[in-house]
Amino acid sequence: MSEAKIVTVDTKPFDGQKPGTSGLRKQVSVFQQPHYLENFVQSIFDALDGYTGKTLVIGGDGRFHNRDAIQTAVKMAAANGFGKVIVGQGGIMSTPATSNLIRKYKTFGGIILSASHNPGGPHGDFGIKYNAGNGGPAPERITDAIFAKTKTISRYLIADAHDIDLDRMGTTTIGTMAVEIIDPVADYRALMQELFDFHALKGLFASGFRMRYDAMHAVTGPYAKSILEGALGAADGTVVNGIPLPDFGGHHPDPNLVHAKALYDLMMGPDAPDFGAASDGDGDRNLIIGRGLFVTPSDSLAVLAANAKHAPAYTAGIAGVARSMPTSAAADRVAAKLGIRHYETPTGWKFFGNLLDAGLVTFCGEESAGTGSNHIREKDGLWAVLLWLSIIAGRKQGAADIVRDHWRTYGRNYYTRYDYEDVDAEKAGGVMKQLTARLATLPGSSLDGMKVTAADDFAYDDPVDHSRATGQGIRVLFEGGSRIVYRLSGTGTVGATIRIYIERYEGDPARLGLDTQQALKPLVAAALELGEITERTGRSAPSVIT
Ligand code: VG1
Ligand code: CO
Repeated sequence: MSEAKIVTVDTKPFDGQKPGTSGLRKQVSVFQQPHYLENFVQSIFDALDGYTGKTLVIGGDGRFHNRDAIQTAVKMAAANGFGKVIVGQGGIMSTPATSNLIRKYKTFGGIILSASHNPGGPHGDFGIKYNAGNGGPAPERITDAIFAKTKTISRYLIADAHDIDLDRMGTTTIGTMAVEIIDPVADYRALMQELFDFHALKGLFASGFRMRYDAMHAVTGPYAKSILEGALGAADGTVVNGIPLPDFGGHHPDPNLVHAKALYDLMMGPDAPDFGAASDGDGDRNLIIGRGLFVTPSDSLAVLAANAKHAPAYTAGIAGVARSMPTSAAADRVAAKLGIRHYETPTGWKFFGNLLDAGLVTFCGEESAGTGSNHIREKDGLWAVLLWLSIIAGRKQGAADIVRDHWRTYGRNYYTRYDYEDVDAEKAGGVMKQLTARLATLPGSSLDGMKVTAADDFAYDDPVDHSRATGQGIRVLFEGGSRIVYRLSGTGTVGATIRIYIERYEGDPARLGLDTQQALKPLVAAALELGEITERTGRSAPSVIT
């Protein structure tokens, strides 16, 4: 057993350690300040109770600063009395794999070191969040308690020990705490094998089905290679950018049409394989592109819910579907037809946890490329890909045809999101304030000939623990199911990001194949005008359209 003296280090609070949509995210340089990470880790522990002698999983997406941060977290866990930590080899563990480990080994909880879809590298972002014993992101009750601790912290505890060798599998110790370095992929692959019919999926690839999976030099490379090219027999080279790199190869690991443009171009071109997919920095998001057709995440959730029976785990049916408020209502239509429950929650996976734990829903999804099920308590990029493949194999139809069939059955929710990044925080706040002030007068009025039926600042009452979350985004609802939503991002690290979500329902079978931006043009114009976006931000165009 290695000796380890416990050191108590005096410290002072840092401003602004408030967890956002998914943990604390800041630029790497902020996290590199002495005591910054330590203060937050200690505040997590100080906000929790009863972990002495228990196990903690520590996951990381491999980005710059990951290894240093893991060493710190491990030594602090030892000093604070944990009995054991489980860490992925090389400090790598995807967010869904971390959630699985917490559940599978019934650990006390886990710490995830990731800024997820945010850019990485020395000039990029870093992040940290706490997941509870159900495997899910800490609910607001806990994140509020952590934040409160960050404001009064005066000391942290850390073991004075040598760095652990993150690359060598096996168990070592720091003082009385065991440190187990494990293969980050094995347990996750076993879980996928339980949920899906690997034999059928192998058959799909054996029949000549071709796919491209862009791991974006982020965490899912080893997972996708092991499962797709290994277990399922997809051709070598199916997984591209498969080696996790601290700077993601200089790219931005956000699987959308801007940052996964190479994949998009391939899928729209003449040599497109049958199916294209990508995932983000920490492996919880997914991008799905059929041959010649991008599948919006909102549509993807609806298609997966409608076709769940094609995977063994869901043959008995699904209990319900939950979607974040800005996500399109396409999934609601499926739920209505299946006669199952559907819920609308605030943005962020933490709000799905109670619904999943209570068995009220089986599938959850967000418009931001997140989909998942009750198999874990995080969204899961590769899971979504494997479910899509199961449906493709089961229906013997390509992704694009499956989606078009879906529209013919349910109608189409045209959907787009405009992001204005790095806006001056005061100006962004001004946009929201101005909208809030007009809420009462909007219902009954007309915008570009469209009648507003309701407008509010979204609040959510959790049906399980009866907690209430307020200020979750401005909704403007129109006759016929069209909708504009405005909210400020809770994951950005520079200035403020305004997100505008625009949706229009189309039931006319002759109008299902329009170009999205064309179909939404009047609504987009109304959204920009109502939000006074150009006047208030000085921006003539959004930074990203998805
Ligand atoms: C964004 C998305 C949200 C998602 C969150 C974390 O949050 O909109 O749907 O849950 O990122 O995703 P925001 O507050 O910036 O809109 V991940 O993959 O970065 O953990
Ligand atoms: Co992510």
